[in-house]
Amino acid sequence: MSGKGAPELSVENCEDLRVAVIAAQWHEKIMDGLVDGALRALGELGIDEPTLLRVPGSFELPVAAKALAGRGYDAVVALGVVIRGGTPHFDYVCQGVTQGLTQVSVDTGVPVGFGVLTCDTEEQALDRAGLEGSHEDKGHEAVTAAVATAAGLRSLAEPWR
Ligand code: DLZ
Repeated sequence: MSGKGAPELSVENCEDLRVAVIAAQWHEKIMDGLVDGALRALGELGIDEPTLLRVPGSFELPVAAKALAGRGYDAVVALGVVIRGGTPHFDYVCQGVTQGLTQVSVDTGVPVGFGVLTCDTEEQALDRAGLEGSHEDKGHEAVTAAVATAAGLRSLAEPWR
């Protein structure tokens, strides 16, 4: 999937939103880039005290997302890196995490930002991790998307003017 065509999102009045970031721990350097990008995005949006929860691997992201979505967070952001190996394990983990996070989001009504890199090679993941020399910053993008969605949903609840 190409990163071309991504929107420039402008998000306003979101400083009071409660946001939780969940981060897997496989592929440490790439994860560091994703987490840094996510926390930087939250700082830029004026969301100063996000919750950061670490889980072992990407497969554990959905259960953690469900727990946080049930605890009053307005948005949850899931970060992980899955890199293809020589067995079908990659497909099972990617499918589990993607379907699991989608289900959590739809079932709870809490936006879940999808910051999970599913790449064929480590180089592809490094290029998307928001590190020096990376072309994309998927941790930052996932936060912006989740907060923009949460702010948009909240605006629906306000009286029509
Ligand atoms: C087992 C496994 C493998 C092979 N690869 C990755 C990976 O590239 N990225 C990742 O986040 N997690 C990986 N895991 C771990 C699983 O996500 C999970 O933590 C374990 O299967 C234990 O449930």
